Order: sequence, then structure tokens, then C-alpha cells
Amino acid sequence: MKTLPKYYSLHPEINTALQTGAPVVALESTVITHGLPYPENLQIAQAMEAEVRGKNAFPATVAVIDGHIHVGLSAENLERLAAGGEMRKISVRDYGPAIAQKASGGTTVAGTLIASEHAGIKIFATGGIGGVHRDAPFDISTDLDQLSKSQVVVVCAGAKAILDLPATLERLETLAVPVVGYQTDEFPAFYSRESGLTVSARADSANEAAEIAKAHWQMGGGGVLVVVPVPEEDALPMAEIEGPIQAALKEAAEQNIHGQAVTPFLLSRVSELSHGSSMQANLSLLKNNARVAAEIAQFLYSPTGTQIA
Ligand code: PSU
Ligand code: MN
Repeated sequence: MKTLPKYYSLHPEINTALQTGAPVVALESTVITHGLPYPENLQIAQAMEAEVRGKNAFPATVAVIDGHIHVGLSAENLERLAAGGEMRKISVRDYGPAIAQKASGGTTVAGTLIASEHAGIKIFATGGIGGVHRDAPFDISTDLDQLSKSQVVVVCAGAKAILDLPATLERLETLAVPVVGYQTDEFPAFYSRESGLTVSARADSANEAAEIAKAHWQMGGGGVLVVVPVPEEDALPMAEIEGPIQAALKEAAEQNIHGQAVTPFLLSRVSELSHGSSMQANLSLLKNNARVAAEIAQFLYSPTGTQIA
């Protein structure tokens, strides 16, 4: 039996699934609180849960509600999270303050990695991970560090081109995080299927991706990044998005945006400046990643136990 600190709230359905070894897929929630506007954020959160269920796995959206780390959210709490109000962006260093101050918010990739590992969940889906920012060598997302530590698979569509993608891959190499291309040799760039950069390994099936992760963990490794290109019909060419990115980066510098506000600012400005053409790609890749994660999850679990102290 695994014991969780008392400020966790593990959904009964997820608890049962984990104890019986049924496949569970966690879902990141900063994309809901800080990544997309209402009501698209609520619709996509519900659609991602449905994709996971459609593949006979259990979705566990992770978020902090009134100081409790929820692993598996009720429909009411999902709506509350999406509706906004005082919602924090919760990465690793933000848990302590959020728990003690009974705050609410979405968990980043790094935050979701920690909660997943504590709860015994082996895989989660998101849109894109954070990384090394362009022209800001000290602005490196905690996502990368935490990826090296938690034994969890993260399924994403690569990292957004707002980042320095070559530097992000170099950092992942240093941190010993395998970057596994799902049916691809190229590192995808979120809205775009291409980046000109290569992955460190390739998996052609869900089973192969799961086998890679299990072997990595047996060798003492931490996180495994599985990168899935956005579906072809919704992909945007990289050149189309570079103009809005440059403009958004300039605005961020002019307005002196820094710290955890940088990523949400850039994401929302790029979306506005590209006149929402990026929204369709964003929604498409989120659903696709949830589905692929549920397929890989079929090969990752065996019966265990988790309980709350
Ligand atoms: N990239 C996206 N959409 C997002 C994020 C990243 O394309 O919503 C969010 C994720 O939650 C990620 C976080 O973990 O931003 C990284 O923020 P920062 O760069 O401040 O670490
Ligand atoms: Mn940062």
C-alpha cells in the first residue's frame, strides 16, 4: 500500500483503478487555467477525458482546489477550474504555499509529474512542455528538471516554437531524459510537425513506447518524454507562426514580463496574433495526445495500492 500525504484527494474511481492495475492517464491543468480561454479550456478538458475513456483508460485531471491536490477531478471542480477567478499556476515550488494558503490552481507539467508519481500514475498527457526560453539563458522551465526526476511518461506534441528548441533538447540530453518520437524521427514543434531537430529514440507502437519507459526505469532513469506530432490535417507550417512569435517576444520584453508570467503571456499573444488559426491545431493535438497516452497506458500497469494517510 502506498501512503499519500493528507492534503491529497484521490478520486475513488482512480484509487480503485490503480489498486486493480487498470490503466490510468493523468492530465495536466495549467493548460486549463493559463493556456486557453474559457469556454474552449473547459471543452478541451472534457474532450481529453473522453478520449482517455474511449480507449478504456481512466482520466485523472490533476489540480489544486482549496489547498487539496486533486488527482481525478469531479465535473463541478473541472468547471470551477476552467471558469477562472483566483487560479494560480502551480509548479514544483508553488505547492507548499498553495497547500498552506488553501489556494486553487492548475498544475504545470512539473507539478503534474510530482502528483502523478506520488499517486502511482505512470503516464500523463499535455500539449507542450516548458523549456529553455529564447535569448534568456536563465529562464529554463522547471518542467525539464522535474522530468529528469519523476518516473513518469509525459506525452506531448513537443515544445512550442516560442522556446529555444535546440537548447531545450540539449538540456534534456544533459538531464538524461529520453525524447521518444512516436512514429517519427523528428522532434515536433507543437503547432508544426517539423522542427529540423531529431529525437533520441523512436517508438512505432504504444507497446514499444511502454517497453522503452519500463527499461529506462529499471536502469534507474526518471521521466520519459514521448513526442507526438500534431495530426496532419490541423498542422501549421513553422514559418506561418514565426511572425507572431517574434512580435509576442518583442512585446514581452517591452512590457518587462518575467518569471512564471512569461509562458502564459507568449502563448496567449501568439494565439491572438495568429488570429486563432492556432486554436484548431492546439485542440487537435491535445485530444490526440490524450488518446496516445491512453494507448500506451494499457502496457504500463500492474496491481498495486495507494491510500491516503
Ligand atoms: N506550453 C504550452 N502550453 C502550456 C504550457 C506550456 O504549449 O499551457 C504550460 C504547461 O503547464 C507547462 C508550463 O508546464 O506552461 C511551463 O511554464 P514555465 O515556462 O513557466 O515553466
Ligand atoms: Mn520560466
